[in-house]
Amino acid sequence: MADEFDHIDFEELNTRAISQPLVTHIYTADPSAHYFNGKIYIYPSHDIDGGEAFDDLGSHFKMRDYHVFSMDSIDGEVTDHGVALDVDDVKWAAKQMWAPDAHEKDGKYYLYFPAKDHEGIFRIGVAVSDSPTGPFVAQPEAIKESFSIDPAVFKDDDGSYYLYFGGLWGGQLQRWRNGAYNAEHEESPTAHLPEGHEPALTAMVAKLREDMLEFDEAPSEAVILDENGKPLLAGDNERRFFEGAWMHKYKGKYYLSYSTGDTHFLCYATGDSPYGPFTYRGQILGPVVGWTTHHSICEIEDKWYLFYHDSILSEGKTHLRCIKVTELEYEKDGSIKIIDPYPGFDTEKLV
Ligand code: FUB
Repeated sequence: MADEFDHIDFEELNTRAISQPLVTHIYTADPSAHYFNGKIYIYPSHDIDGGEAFDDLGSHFKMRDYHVFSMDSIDGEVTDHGVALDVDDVKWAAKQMWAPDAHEKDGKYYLYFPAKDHEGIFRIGVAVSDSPTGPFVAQPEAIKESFSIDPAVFKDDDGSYYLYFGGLWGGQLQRWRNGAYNAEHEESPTAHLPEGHEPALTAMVAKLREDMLEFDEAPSEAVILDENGKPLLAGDNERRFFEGAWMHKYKGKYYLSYSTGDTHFLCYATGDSPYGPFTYRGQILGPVVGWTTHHSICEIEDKWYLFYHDSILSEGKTHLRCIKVTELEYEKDGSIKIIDPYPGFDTEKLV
C-alpha cells in the first residue's frame, strides 16, 4: 500500500463507510477509549501536517500534543477538552507524540505516551492529572526500561494494571533485540528485524508499579501462537504483530488485539493470562484508507465498541486521520465478528 489514494472515489467510499468521523475540526488518530464513571473518554493522537514527506520510518507523523475527548453516550456529542499535554511541557521528550492511552486509579488519571527523546529514541512517559481530561503533568523522566511506542493500559479484575507496548519499523521495537538500543542503520525501517522463518517480534507487557509511574518488573514478550502452538513467524505478515496492541477481557479470556502494519489488518489472539501466551484467532477489521490502522475496544453499558481510524477526512493522507467508532460483536464461541469498514467497496483499491 502506498501513501497515494488518488484513484479512490472518496464520495463513494464515504457512502459505503459504516461510520463517520467523530471529530472533524482537527485530525485525530489512534483512539484509546475508556468508560470512566458513566462517561466515554477518548485519548487519541492529534495529527498535524508537519511538512515531512511520507517514509517507512513514520517521519511524517510529527504530532506535538494531545487533546482528550468525551461523550455522554455513544451517539452523543463529542466534546474537545483542549490541549491536555504539549511536548514542550515534557522535559525528556523532543518530538513525535504518538499513540497514547490513559487509565484511572484512586481518583487520579495517568496518561501514557510515547515520544522520541533528545537522542531520537522512542521512550514511554507518564503524565498525571486529577481529571480524566487533563491537563496532565508529565514526570520529568520517561518510565525506566521503557522503549518503543503505542502504550496501552489494562486493568485486570484483581486491580493490577499492565502496560502493553511496542511497534515495528519507525516504532523501533526491532532495535531492542539484545536489550539495548541498536543505532546501526538508523535510516532503515527494516534493519534488525528477524528473518521470515524466525519467530516474529511481538508486543511487550509489564505490570505497573502500585503508583502507576514505573514498571514493577522487566517487560516480557506477549507471545502469539499459531493453531499448532508454535510462535507466529516474522514472515507471516498477515497475522504477526506490528504495532498498536490493546488488551481487553471478555468472559474470563484475555484478548490481545493489534495491527499487522504493512498488511493493514486489525487482528486478535486470546489467552488465559495477561502475559500470554495468546493463540491467534482472526481478523477484527479489514484495511482502512490510509497506511495505518489502530484501535481500542471498550465496553459501554453492556455493548462492545471498536474505536478505530481512517484517513477519509483528508481524502487519503496517511498522516491526517480521523477517529471513528462502530459496534463490535462476538460469536457464541467468543470469536469476534469481522468488520468490513466499507461494505461493497473494492478492498483491492485500499491495499
Ligand atoms: O500515530 C502514529 C503511529 O501510527 C502510531 O503510533 C501507530 O500505531 C500508527 O497508528
